[in-house]
Amino acid sequence: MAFFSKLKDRLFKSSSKLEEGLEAIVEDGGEVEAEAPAVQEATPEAPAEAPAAVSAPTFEAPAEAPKPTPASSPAPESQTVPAPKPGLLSRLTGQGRSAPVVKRELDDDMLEQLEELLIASDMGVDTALRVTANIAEGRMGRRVSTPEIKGLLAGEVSRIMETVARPMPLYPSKPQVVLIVGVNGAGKTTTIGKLASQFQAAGKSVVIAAGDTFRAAAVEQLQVWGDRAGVPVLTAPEGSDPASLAFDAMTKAEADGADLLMIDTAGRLQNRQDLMEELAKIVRVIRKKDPEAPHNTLLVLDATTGQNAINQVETFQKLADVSGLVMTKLDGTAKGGILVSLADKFGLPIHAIGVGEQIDDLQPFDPEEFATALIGVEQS
Ligand SMILES: Nc1nc2c(ncn2[C@@H]2O[C@H](COP(=O)(O)OP(=O)(O)OP(=O)(O)O)[C@@H](O)[C@H]2O)c(=O)[nH]1
Ligand SMILES: [Mg+2]
Repeated sequence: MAFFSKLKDRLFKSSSKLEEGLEAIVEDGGEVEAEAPAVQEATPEAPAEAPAAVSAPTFEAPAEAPKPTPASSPAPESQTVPAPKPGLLSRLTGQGRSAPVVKRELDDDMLEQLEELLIASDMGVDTALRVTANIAEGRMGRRVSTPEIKGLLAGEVSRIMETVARPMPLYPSKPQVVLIVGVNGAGKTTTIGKLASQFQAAGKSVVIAAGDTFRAAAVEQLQVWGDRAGVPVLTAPEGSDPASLAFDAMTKAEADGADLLMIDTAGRLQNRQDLMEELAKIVRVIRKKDPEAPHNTLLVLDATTGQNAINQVETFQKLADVSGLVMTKLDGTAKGGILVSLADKFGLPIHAIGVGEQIDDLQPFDPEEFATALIGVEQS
């Protein structure tokens, strides 16, 4: 509800692009039909069911885990995403009276236009082809309206995303080591702050290691997040070895009996060899203390980078044993379709999505909610 509307409002750029494209496709070659009943189909098959509660934490928490704090902080200046246009949405979803409905026969031309639209929305060629093929199956020659197409599309997207929507698993290991990797500016440090706050709120004790020792500013930034979340941040002098910091942090986390140790890392991809060695060394060192560590290697991806996210996953899978994804900056991006492409291509779990810069702007990933927000299907 609150979370849903937040995601929907913030994903508006994607949904408006897809929505307008779908409307244009149906109108191109479509004809007005003066009947309404078929519009009832507007609501997508899967998303029509009541959406699951979306206020769960972004990790597989024990039952007593409280939710992340509700949105209490004032909207940051950066939230300049325009509000949705309810008029257009309700018109498209055929809410209300028996207004004339435009329908178009589902033929090869229409399918091709659909494919192009999905590719343009960053879904990737393979995924776009598969999705349109599924929509076409058994429906060729049928007359469809925009709301019907939107519903079918939302159903397909939701189905793809269901397989990857999984909260970050919590293990009994103490500390559970969570290594955070990703390119420069993807949102690693911010995500650590948000996660730490959620873990803390769930009664877990957390230690953060500021493994990006190359920039003093990076350490300070993490300290600010640590203060906000009420979590200790272990730092080392600028330029010192991140692996030895990770080792010290592991020692402290063990001594403190901490539940979780989150290790921030530098994101320079310019020199892949260095980064690979650095990550490998961090892993080697913490394994001296716990051969199972890191228990989670989270790759943080910036959703606004579009198709480049595919290369990032491929690269980081070679550098580290990536166990799950966090997608940041889904607020206000027109490239939300990239998640569908990633899910379809790699099948890596998506643990959480970032929808803003504030501490409570990290949500669990809900496939139906995402699909309806992406495509602009209105939910009642
Ligand atoms: N709008 C929005 N901004 C975000 C989100 N997550 C992170 N950011 C912003 O993205 C910028 C970079 O985030 P960082 O957390 O510093 O990224 P990083 O991966 O640690 O970057 P490096 O340390 O330089 O590698 C900051 O300005 C964050 O506020 C999000 O979900 N939405
Ligand atoms: Mg950082």
